[in-house]
Amino acid sequence: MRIITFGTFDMFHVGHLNILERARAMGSSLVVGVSSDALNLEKKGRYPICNQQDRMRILSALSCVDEVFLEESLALKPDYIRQHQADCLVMGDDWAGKFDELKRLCEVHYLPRTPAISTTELIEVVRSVPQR
Ligand code: C2G
Repeated sequence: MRIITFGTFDMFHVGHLNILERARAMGSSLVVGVSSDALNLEKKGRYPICNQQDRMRILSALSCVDEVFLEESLALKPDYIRQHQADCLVMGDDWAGKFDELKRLCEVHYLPRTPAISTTELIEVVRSVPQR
């Protein structure tokens, strides 16, 4: 079974690794759509800390990831699923219910997020460290 997932994976952390490893374990291959810098500006109002080339390089280097491509639009998910012949979409449960319409194309599963870690919290922690 071919698994597909999507995300920004900015300031890559253990919550990202956990969901990728769990997604990969559900099938025989894992393809990851990495949100482009422009898509992030559109959906979050800011650019990621790490640019799309670097984020894609980090994901490509992981043993649980078989293939990486750039996700340029949220609306193109059906096309990406078809292009990559994915049988199953896996996302964190912060997206629960949001992609249910794609069940006409493939299985859709939402996995529990890793608690107490996020890119936003990492940025806040780094910002709060006193300057020397
Ligand atoms: N994640 C997780 N646990 C965390 C943080 C993130 O399981 N503590 C998961 C998210 O649920 C998501 C994946 O890691 O499935 C990537 O998270 P983000 O980089 O925050 O992705 P996001 O910006 O939500 O982009 O098309 C959908 C978007 O591209 C998703």
